[in-house]
Amino acid sequence: MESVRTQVVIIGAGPAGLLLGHLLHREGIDNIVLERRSNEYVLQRVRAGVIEWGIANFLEEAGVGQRMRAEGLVHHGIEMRFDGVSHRIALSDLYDGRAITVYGQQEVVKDLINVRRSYDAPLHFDSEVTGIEGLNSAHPTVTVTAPEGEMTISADFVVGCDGSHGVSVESVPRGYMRRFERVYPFSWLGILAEAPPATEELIYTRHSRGFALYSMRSPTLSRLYLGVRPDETLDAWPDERIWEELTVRMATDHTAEIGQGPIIERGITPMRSIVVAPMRYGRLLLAGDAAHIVPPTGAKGMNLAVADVRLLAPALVARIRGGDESLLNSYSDDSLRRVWRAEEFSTYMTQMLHPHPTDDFENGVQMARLRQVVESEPAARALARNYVNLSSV
Ligand code: FAS
Ligand code: PHB
Repeated sequence: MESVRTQVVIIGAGPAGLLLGHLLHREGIDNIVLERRSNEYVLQRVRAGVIEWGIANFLEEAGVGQRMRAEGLVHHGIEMRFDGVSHRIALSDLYDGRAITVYGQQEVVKDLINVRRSYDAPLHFDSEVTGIEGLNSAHPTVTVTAPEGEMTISADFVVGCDGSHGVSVESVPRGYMRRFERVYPFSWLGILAEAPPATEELIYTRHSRGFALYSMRSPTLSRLYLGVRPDETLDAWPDERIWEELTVRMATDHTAEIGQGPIIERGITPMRSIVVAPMRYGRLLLAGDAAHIVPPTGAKGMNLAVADVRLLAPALVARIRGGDESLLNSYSDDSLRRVWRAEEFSTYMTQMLHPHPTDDFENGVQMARLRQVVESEPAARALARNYVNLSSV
């Protein structure tokens, strides 16, 4: 078995792992990124779409935002649609001119992979971490099953950027980390279609038949979602049914028809909230979905992952380069304050926009919240600040 030594081992080549690897490399900290999936799989995985104002600025400062600035769609508002009427939330007017950028997560991942390739730092695909030992020692080790065989890597620190249910959390003694979870009574059926979006801005819809979201990736690519029952499967949703349901739920008295076209990607994602605390055990740190999951209604998942890494990278540099552990010691508490804020906002958006299947009192309360957002400027301003920049305040 091959043995390798580095300063930081990063498990997972999603936005968190790849960005952390890049930030550490820029500071001269040796690191290895390990990804169990193939390069092709990681690049085609369609997920998040909205980048917050502060996060977009950070990606640009980190030197990985050029294509995002060139190709990303800058949006100054979103629409909230219910009772057949559309209400625009003028995000930028409500929040000092700040805007969101619509740019697919797989494009962010592509930019991060390309920059890592440009300086030839270690990035191993098809390489699954199967074990982590010695997290309370000075040099923990990870065991990797890679195409070239088994490998052990010894490091100063291990960072779990391995998403939910990853090996990193499983390596911590049972009972040390708490897992807070909420499961919502619906899932999202998401499609990517080769169809020009029939809207300039995102449309969030609450309809008696369920939730719908109209998003996009480019002037020719639409990204659309339907709230469905949690036990739904894709084979119950042929293309015709998807388009018909989207049309019904998005309809207003003057709606432009939904732009239809070939569906090139589809999937069903469960709606849940998870927080794992603390986000550290000895020489193991957690970042991104490994530590928290939010329902995507608030468009916070990827933004939170980047915000964790923005805090973790300088903490690791200070500790490895100068022995200063203070930032590492405060990393979990500082991150969890932001994570719980994102959980609150994502839950607020999810409950407000998804009719509850059985609880009509809950539905009455949620409709009142929705009407308040479109009738009260302070309520709209609060939503704008959380939607546009929660992860950076
Ligand atoms: P990721 O899950 O992106 O990356 C973790 C990586 O670790 C994966 O590539 C995995 O293969 C790898 N890994 C796991 N175990 C490993 C092991 N043992 N060894 C090596 N590698 C390992 N967010 C939104 O804002 N909007 C959305 O619409 C949205 N849709 C989503 C749909 C789905 C199906 C999922 C799962 C998430 C979605 N999210 C969405 C959230 C998503 O964008 C995450 O927040 C984001 O991917 C977080 O990035 P990472 O923390 O890097 O985790
Ligand atoms: C997306 O474009 O994929 C998207 C946008 C907003 C959300 C979730 C997903 O809240």
